[in-house]
Amino acid sequence: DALSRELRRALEKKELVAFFQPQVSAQGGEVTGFEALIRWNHPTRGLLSPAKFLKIAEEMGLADQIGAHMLDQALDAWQGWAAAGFAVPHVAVNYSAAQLADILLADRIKWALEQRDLPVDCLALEVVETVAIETDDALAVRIIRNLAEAGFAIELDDFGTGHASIANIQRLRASRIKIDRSFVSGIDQRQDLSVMADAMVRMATALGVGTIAEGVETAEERAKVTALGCTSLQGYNIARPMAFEDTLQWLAEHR
Ligand code: G
Ligand code: G
Ligand code: NA
Ligand code: MN
Repeated sequence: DALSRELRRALEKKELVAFFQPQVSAQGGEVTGFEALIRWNHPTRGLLSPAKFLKIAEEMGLADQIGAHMLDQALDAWQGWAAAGFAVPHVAVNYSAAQLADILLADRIKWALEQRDLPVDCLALEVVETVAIETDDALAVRIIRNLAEAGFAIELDDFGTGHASIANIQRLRASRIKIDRSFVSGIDQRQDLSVMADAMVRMATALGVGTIAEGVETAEERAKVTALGCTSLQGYNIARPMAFEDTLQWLAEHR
């Protein structure tokens, strides 16, 4: 269809841009990182979310190209923050199952950092907890382990929507889990959600794995996930995903 015809051109024209959403520590509120989220700045349709085009792009075989482009923009941003005097611990980039089929992925990411003379800990990689189940793929697991061995922090995204298992945390060498938004939305009102989130936080904490609560929208939700012991928070209550230029303003106000 029309979108797929336009996608290749969109990549060349740099219409695929990264937005950035901050994560803050639950205790002190200081910035712990930013997640890079892709958007298509379409000339006539406006800002398109990944749900509208990412699957099509991957079916067209563009997963690796888009991934490299997002990594570039994420590293540009991290360097931009540093240059502006903001010590942002890391920027997180999402990797889908399609991207986790590239056996050279760990090397490519290492080269990208080496070319810029950046430390490995400025980058975190988000993979969905279900990636290894979904694809039933020993290769994806091997690639994630390569990445962890190279020193990159692995974050398990949408945690709790799969098996929420200790096995996945260990098998995928996770440094952090991201408790899915579906457990956070309304957590201050619903005992079932808080019981499940509590179990996830306890499990992760006992393993020395960090916990990021996703989709924190209200002050009440924020208070609840903080009381449960989540280490970091992400969501509209902190800030919406924004263009790089706006992150500088946000960081200045947040200091
Ligand atoms: O930003 P938004 O909520 O619309 O993101 C929707 C989904 O798209 C999320 O699950 C997110 O992980 C995924 N996503 C966003 N940016 C990227 C990206 O650059 N690469 C990949 N593979 N997935 C992304
Ligand atoms: O799967 P992943 O966690 O990467 O998805 C992130 C998506 O969630 C992004 O599309 C982002 O725009 C969206 N998002 C971020 N914070 C919130 C929030 O507080 N509420 C809702 N509804 N969506 C959010
Ligand atoms: Na994500
Ligand atoms: Mn998620």
